[in-house]
Amino acid sequence: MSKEFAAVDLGASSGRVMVGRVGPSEIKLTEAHRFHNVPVKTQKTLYWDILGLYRGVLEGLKRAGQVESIGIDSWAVDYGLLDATGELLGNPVHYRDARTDGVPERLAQKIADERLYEITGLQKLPFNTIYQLAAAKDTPQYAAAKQLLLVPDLLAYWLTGETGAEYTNASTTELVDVRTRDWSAPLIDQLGLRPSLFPAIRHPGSVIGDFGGTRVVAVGSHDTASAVVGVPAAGAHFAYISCGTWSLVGLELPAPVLSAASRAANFTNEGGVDGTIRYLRNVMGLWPLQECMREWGSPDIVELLRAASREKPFGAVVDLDDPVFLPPGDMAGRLIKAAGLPADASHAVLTRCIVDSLALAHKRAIEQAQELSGRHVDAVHIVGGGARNELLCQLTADACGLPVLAGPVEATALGNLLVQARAAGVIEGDLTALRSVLRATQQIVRYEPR
Ligand code: LRH
Repeated sequence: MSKEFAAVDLGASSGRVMVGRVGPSEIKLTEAHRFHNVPVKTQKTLYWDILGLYRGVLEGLKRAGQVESIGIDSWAVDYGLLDATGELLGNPVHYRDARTDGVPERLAQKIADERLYEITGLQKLPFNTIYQLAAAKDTPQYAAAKQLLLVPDLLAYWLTGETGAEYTNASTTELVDVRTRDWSAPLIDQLGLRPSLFPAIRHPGSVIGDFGGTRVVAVGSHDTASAVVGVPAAGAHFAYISCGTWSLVGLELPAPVLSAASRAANFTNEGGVDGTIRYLRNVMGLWPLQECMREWGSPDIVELLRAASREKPFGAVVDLDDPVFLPPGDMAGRLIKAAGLPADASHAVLTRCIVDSLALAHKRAIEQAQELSGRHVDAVHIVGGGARNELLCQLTADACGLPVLAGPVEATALGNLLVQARAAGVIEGDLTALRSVLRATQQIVRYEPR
């Protein structure tokens, strides 16, 4: 028997509400609503338009019609603060905002990076919630805050009135203990944060509450956690690249890797669905290309990639791990400088430079992940929007010397839906069983390494 579920999936550039009819050997996905996610910059601060997003969610749920349940996922690390009456205190700040500039270095004086990694297993990214809170701690807003809710939990709160912290997303804050899977009291104490800010942890599959007679269910509310559920892998020996604005490149492991070498390589141990560990690195992903395209007046991506594929391979490459590429604005200029390209380098040359550099970064991360974990892989799955990028898929296969299996594009929404369908008793089993439904129903394109 199959049933319909709604997946709310918010990405850095757009949000969508997808309806999935899911059964033991069926998934039919339709898009109920898609809306832009456009951050807003004021004098000082880059914000998410959280009310605009919530409006999109409400409209999408209306268009979705009657469903069995609703699940919400979004990008990680960002949060809203509620006051004592449950009202939102100010707009959530975008993780690409400059407020955390210099904060990781300052905090390292107080708590050694080694200790942070030992407790949380998390890669050091300047925008991790821990650094955002360190930057926000002395503001009047923080002083008035009674509760911290990560973005999907905030939206779920507005739908249901219930608060909580979904585990996979909480694991990205750098405030959760990777072993106990709960907020780290010693860390929160050492940072001088109020423990009462952090709501109880809830796990994917649990019921959050009710929205107009429909259950809202916790899923892997970190989009990458849902995307990894949505990887159509058969065994355990696979690497995945969840490729969109970011490329999240890594492995699914039963236990964290907390070695000094792993910390030095900045690999993260994020919490996955069913107690798995998402052992991965953040690679800059398609963000530099998205930013260039914005500057270039949104040219046709298919044409652009076709032109790029005719450019000289590896004519110019940059280190996409360089934080210089993190903030928005003048991306082409930054690429030209880093690659030593002429100021009038064509769009095709710049696109080729990004795609070549990304394929190399994929290779480096996949090799390191295997070395550091001791887990060998024999295929690479690319899911998310990047799975449509034939040039990138082929170059990644070539660089890694491994077959690339591309698709599904909507892995995140699918992972979200599968967890809901299991919670509703429509399908059963572990992640391998959930993924077999994907293999039976989704189109996957294979690229052999050349
Ligand atoms: C991808 C993502 C990624 C995080 C970043 C903030 O959307 O969730 O996993 O590191 O956004």
